[in-house]
Amino acid sequence: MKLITTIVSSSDADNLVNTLIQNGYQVTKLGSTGGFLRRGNATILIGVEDERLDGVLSAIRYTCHARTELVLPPPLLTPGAGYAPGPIEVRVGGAVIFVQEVEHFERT
Ligand code: 2BA
Repeated sequence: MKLITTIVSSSDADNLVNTLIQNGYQVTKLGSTGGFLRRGNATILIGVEDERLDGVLSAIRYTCHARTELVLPPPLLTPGAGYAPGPIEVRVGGAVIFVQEVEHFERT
């Protein structure tokens, strides 16, 4: 069994959850915040049997598309207090996906 943890933009999260549910997957959506941009995003947990992993990855790739956006750098990366050198281009949207082996699963 695998545990998939995926971090997606808030705007794609409901669409992804709906797609997964419609295809019979069990899903938990958590509200989260990106450490770099400090924007709200969503962390979605999906536990699946190994043979269904590819179906989940396909659904994530299909619903979450990356794009670039110009943003002001967060204060921590700005040289000098309060000084902003100007916007930088970052990847937003898309999905960051972690797949882990599940040692034990139990529903009591
Ligand atoms: P954030 O940390 O807010 O990062 C948002 C986007 O900003 C990142 O997109 C990346 O394109 C850019 N970025 C992040 N750190 C940067 C830096 N030091 N310099 C320049 N650009 C930077 P993604 O890579 O797609 O990540 C989207 C969100 O996924 C992240 O939001 C974070 O919440 C999570 N994430 C990404 N990698 C992670 C990891 N290794 N562990 C835990 N969470 C991760």
